[in-house]
Amino acid sequence: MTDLSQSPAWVALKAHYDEIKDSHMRDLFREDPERFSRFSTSLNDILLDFSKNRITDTSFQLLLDLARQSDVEGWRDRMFSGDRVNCTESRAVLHTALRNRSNTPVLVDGENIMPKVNAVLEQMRGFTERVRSGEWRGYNGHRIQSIVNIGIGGSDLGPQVVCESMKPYAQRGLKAYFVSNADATHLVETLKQVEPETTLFIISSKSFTTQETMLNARSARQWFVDLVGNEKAVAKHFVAVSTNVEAAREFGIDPKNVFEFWDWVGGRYSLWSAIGLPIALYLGMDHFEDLLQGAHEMDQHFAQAPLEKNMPVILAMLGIWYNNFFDAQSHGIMPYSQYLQRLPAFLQQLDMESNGKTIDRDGHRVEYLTGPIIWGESGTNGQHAFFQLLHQGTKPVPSDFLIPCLSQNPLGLHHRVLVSNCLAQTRALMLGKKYTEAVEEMKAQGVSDEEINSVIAHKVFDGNKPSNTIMFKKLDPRTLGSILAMYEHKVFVQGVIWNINSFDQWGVEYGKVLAGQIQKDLAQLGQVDHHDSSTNGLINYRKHFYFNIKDYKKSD
Ligand code: G6Q
Repeated sequence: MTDLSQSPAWVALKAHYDEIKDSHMRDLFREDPERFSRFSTSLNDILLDFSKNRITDTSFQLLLDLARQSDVEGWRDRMFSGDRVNCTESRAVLHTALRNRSNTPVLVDGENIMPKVNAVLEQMRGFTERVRSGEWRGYNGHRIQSIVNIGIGGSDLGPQVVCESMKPYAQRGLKAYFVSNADATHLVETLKQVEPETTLFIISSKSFTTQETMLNARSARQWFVDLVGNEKAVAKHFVAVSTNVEAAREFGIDPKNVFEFWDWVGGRYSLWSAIGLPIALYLGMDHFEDLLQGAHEMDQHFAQAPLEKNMPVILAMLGIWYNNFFDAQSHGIMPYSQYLQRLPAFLQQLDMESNGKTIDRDGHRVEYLTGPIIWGESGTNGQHAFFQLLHQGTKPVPSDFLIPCLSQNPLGLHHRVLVSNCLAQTRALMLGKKYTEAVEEMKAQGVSDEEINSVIAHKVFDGNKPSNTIMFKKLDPRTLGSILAMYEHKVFVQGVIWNINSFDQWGVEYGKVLAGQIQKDLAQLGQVDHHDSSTNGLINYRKHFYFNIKDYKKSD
């Protein structure tokens, strides 16, 4: 592929950027009363208002031209139909098949994979119904009351964000815990909250070799066996989810209780597979299928809606606009919903692991910025912390604000206050406050001219800060499924524009082997001197306390 930044659509966008970079959204709104209707789109009861962005009709059309130039539609169709779009691992990318509720055939190497997908869903239904009804009992006849998922990265964040977000749909008396960190504290503090006879551990690992997960799994197993004094009881309390069924079996999991998925499901795209087992246990299989349904509806929207109405495409192209033309380094995710508090962490992995790449599909170093830094926090908390920088800082942070119209907890005025804060923030970010407005406001408060003169510069807000608002009726499983799938496809579209492979993660794989040598060094008595001096010094400092070695700066 030729250099993206020299391509016709890019060059046209750059020229257009130079023309409109100084225009203010305040004026764009004033000049066009229809701006909201023109720059908003919806799917079911999810509304995307993207009118508070630094775009005109021309900007929008030029961004869509870029999407067409990059053949977003062709790549999308190739992904959906099972082509090996993950080129560095030579794999198909078919998380969409996991939620293909229409059950139309999806072929991988000529084989329709839908029967396999449906068989695992059936297995999950059977198992979760037995556990939730109390038919499945622990080794000494107690019902399962706690689920502990042991996994990390993609085998943790997806099920975690869904379980946290869907608490109102959880079965009473059933608790879900997630253990991921190699720091034993995570496991130990979790185990303090559960009893072995009422706990079901799910060992979730695509590879079943990830160090942290295997470490936590072995320690959890040891804790369990030590307390119940019976190895055989493990079968009633440990199940596994993996593509590596053999390794799970070797770990001692009953083969009947190993839930399979496949290499065409990426870790961070796997919550729709058997990796969703904690979700199905916690919420019930019907709710899990509602989640799949919502995601499937977004898949269909992505596949069929014209680009100018297509939510993932619009979000992606606006992201490109700010990332590559306004030099925005980061993108904020601000859910005005306590239930969505883990959404920023989930999207951080989805986006940064997928598009944190420097080499394009053809093996060349890119000459433009790729994936942004994703961060955020639930509102209104963020307002009392970092929003200051959004309003008056020097760095542009385009952000998504997500808010339900109806609360799961309609208590007094809470939700009205929440919604008004969300809308007030995006409005203030867009409008800003002019010098004259700030002066008027202070005068009305009886502030003296002298004082006004001394602080007025600090009371002015430039505004023109872009945001998207994603407003939906209520946070239910179907809506959540659609929202998560919307972001998956947004990330995919951006990867297509940047001509990178969004589905590998060599940096993560590198991290998995890096610690090996240092782990060996830490286990040996005596000082280490074969790394760089910083790494040697830090290893030796730890040894100073661990082995009581006196002078950690002196080599042996
Ligand atoms: C996700 C990444 C990564 C992965 C974890 C856990 O896309 O590949 O986050 O999910 O490293 O891997 P396992 O599931 O193989 O344990």
